[in-house]
Amino acid sequence: MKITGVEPFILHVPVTRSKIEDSTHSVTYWGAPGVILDTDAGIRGYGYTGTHAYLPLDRLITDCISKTYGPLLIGEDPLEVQHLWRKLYHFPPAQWVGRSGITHLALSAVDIALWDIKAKAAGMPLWKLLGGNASKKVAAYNTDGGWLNWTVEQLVADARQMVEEQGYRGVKIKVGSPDPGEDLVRVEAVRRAIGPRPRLMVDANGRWDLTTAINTGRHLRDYDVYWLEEPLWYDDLAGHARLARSIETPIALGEQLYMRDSFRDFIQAGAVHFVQADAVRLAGITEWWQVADLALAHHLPVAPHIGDMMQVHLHLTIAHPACSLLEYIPWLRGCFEEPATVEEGFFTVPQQPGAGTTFKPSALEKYGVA
Ligand code: 0YR
Ligand code: MG
Repeated sequence: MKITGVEPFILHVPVTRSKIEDSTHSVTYWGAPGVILDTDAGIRGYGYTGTHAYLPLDRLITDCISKTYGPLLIGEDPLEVQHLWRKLYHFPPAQWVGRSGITHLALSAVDIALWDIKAKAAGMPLWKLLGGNASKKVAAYNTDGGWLNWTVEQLVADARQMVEEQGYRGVKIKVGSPDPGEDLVRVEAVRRAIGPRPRLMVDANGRWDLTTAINTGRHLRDYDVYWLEEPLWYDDLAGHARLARSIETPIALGEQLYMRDSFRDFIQAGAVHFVQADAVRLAGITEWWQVADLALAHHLPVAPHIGDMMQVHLHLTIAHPACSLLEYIPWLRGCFEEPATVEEGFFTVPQQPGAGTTFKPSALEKYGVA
């Protein structure tokens, strides 16, 4: 098989309820810059990454895909994914300007499109190509009701509905308000609303300094918080290691880490308990799998962050032995031929061949901005 075409696209899709905020980001559209790879076999591979839909930067990602990686891909056999990943990852001019950042997000989209082709060529969903089994139960926790711009009343109503009516196995709420005392009021209100059983996670999106994280984090055990996510600046390895030794609540992080090297360092330092590798920030499925194996070797659970809005990570979670729990945010639900779906708190198992990334033509039409 040969790659015959490299066609970039950019989608901007509105988030569920007009605007969401965490301590650091304010988001009205989710961005999906990506690529369609055409082949001489007639198979089309779809891959994309996740952004905050800022067009000038999305354009840099798709430029990198088409102008830098495109010429390296045309004529190659898309089934040789590991070989092509190495070729692109180590392309010296790209390595020189960006071993993380834009070049990395671009490579993630390409790598995912390649795996999509490989699974389609094999006639299997990706989870099966990767060796998974359909009986694996993937529990879903919902993040789309925990935003920092929700009032306590909204927060409580959403959490209750998700757990009691929709059956989610947990909810995640944002912290990192200007007043940490307010954060604890919100955590307490949600725990009281959902009862002792469902998981409750909190996410500071990198906002706190070490002192705030220790002082506020100490109280989280009173509400049986399952994990504290991104308490400190993303790259502050020493800070996270100290925090992990100072509080009882486990630390989750990884959505902002671009490289397997960073995961190795955080894991070695004992600075992370839940490894939140994201295949659309790492260089695709290929590097994600390397990180998941690394976590497995350290007996740490992998709970992927879902910059892809679950489509790819559902396959990876079914297939990889370090995974059992997956985040749910429905922003791209309307875009795919086979959208990731939760029933009674567990994800249903995708059946279509591929990586779950095939967009409906109507979605490409409606949300395309490039
Ligand atoms: C805004 N999930 C996250 C929002 C999310 C962000 O980027 O999507 O809160 O990426 O932290 O765990
Ligand atoms: Mg997060």
